[in-house]
Amino acid sequence: MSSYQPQKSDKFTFGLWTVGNRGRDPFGDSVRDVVTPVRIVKELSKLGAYGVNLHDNDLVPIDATPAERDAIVNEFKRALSDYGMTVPMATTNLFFDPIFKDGAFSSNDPLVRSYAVQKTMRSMDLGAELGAKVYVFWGGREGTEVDASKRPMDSIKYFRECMDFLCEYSIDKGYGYKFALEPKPNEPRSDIFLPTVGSALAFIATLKHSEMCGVNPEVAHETIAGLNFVHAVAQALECGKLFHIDLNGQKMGRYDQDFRFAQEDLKGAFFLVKLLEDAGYDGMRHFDAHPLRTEDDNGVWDFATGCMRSYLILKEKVAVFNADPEIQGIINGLTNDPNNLAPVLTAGYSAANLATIDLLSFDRVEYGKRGLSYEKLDQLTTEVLLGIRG
Ligand code: GLT
Ligand code: MN
Ligand code: MN
Repeated sequence: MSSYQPQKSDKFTFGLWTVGNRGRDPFGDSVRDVVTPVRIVKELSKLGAYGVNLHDNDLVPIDATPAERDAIVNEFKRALSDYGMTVPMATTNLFFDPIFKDGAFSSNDPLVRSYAVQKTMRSMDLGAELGAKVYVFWGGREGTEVDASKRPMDSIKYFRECMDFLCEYSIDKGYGYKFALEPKPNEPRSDIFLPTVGSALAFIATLKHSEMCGVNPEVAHETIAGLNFVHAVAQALECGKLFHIDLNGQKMGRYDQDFRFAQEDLKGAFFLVKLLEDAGYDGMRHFDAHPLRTEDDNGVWDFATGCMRSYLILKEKVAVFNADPEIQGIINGLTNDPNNLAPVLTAGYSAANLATIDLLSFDRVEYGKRGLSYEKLDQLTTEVLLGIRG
């Protein structure tokens, strides 16, 4: 049995805003002191994380002078190098300042949209300086409470114009960014544009530089929408668009809880780790979650440790599942193909394949009576997770 000690090769990352979260919520004030970015780098490095991600203003205050900005960034860079940490992803805070109260890229106001693009360019400069290769776009304020306020087709067009502009900026500067759009159905807006992974993928296909744009799905966000997160991630992977991922825990039908990874829905977390590992996903395993408001500073690092340990334990369970002869026997039986029909469907339409499908004949009623053993399969999965198999 492994010690579940995270290694750099596990590529575990945390946002500065995650372990740095002070526990403020709409009903109560902060419960923890500020944890400085430099201390976050140091503590996460000790725990075995690979890197940290940031919004521009997690590091540099929005009104910092250029000299203040440079001093902060230089100190942070020193910490990264002292503790062997990286910044694989960067993003822009386009939601906190009142200027963005009615949206950033989708705002009705061209001045607000232009400022959002300018702020993003400065933040892309910062990310590039720190070595980031993935740039995330979470449009938290891109939406409505009052549908009379926006023509939604125009809002989407405005969003596209900004994305196209920023793609060109990245290309122009030679930053080599991959852009990852992060969907969310609601919160903080009543309704957010591009609410799900599916809508983000459809939007990406309409961008001028769609090849450099993909998604950053978050467990909590698809779960809030009542969707199957594993299926959403699978669709993104299958079309080569999983550029980043936000791992956390969430109960369905609640506010955005951003719980520790695997705190809720252990089976869902297991199939997510299985999907990523089996598919050979080589991107970051980013935890976008918050320590509970009940925690003091020790609890913050318990939280970070827990996210990584749960991932590694589930990864071990995936190996058990994949090596279990009874489980694999059931799964392999599901794709039995004595008539060799799968290659026909894969090869597609031709005269010969048309004839094969046209002439297909079998006892449909009898075949429809077969049991699929899913009761047993799911119980065996549960037993793997409960630790009594393998
Ligand atoms: C914010 C949000 C997250 C996004 C972050 C990136 S910030 O905390 O809740 O889901 O990933 O902007
Ligand atoms: Mn997120
Ligand atoms: Mn969230």
